[in-house]
Amino acid sequence: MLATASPAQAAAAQPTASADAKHCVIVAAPLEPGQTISRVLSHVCADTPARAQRLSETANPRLASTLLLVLYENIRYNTDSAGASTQLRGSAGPCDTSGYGFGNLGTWRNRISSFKRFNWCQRVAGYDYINYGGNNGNPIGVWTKDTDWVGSANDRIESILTRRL
Ligand SMILES: [Ca+2]
Repeated sequence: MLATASPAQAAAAQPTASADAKHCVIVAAPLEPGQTISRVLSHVCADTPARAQRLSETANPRLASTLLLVLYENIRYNTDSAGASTQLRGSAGPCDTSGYGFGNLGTWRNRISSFKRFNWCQRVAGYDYINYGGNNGNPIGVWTKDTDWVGSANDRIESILTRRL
């Protein structure tokens, strides 16, 4: 569901958004040792998942990326009711034990109801605020499988860390 805008949000991940651009592709750099926030290299949106992926590829023809997570606006991966979705992709291959950190989900803050994991992104930690804030720095949910309903974290996640176990 829609988030309220926060003036404090970082400018790192500005999408090329329009009203019907419900599906996005975000490509991020991997976490280096000691780093917690992956650099966002690309963030595009379109009206279908396939168009968003094509737009991402044509906008960044030399940027390889690996699918990490797909976020869904509704429960059960949007299968019960249509909704927005976003691919989180990584520029350096599958998740390793350092993984990738999405410190600010931008238009996807306070919106996620379910997600699927790919390419060794076995562990997913969701945080209430951007930059892994809120709840005394602890995630409001940690999941180790595809999750068709994030429960009490519904519409609350604003940043995500994901890695191989
Ligand atoms: Ca939140």
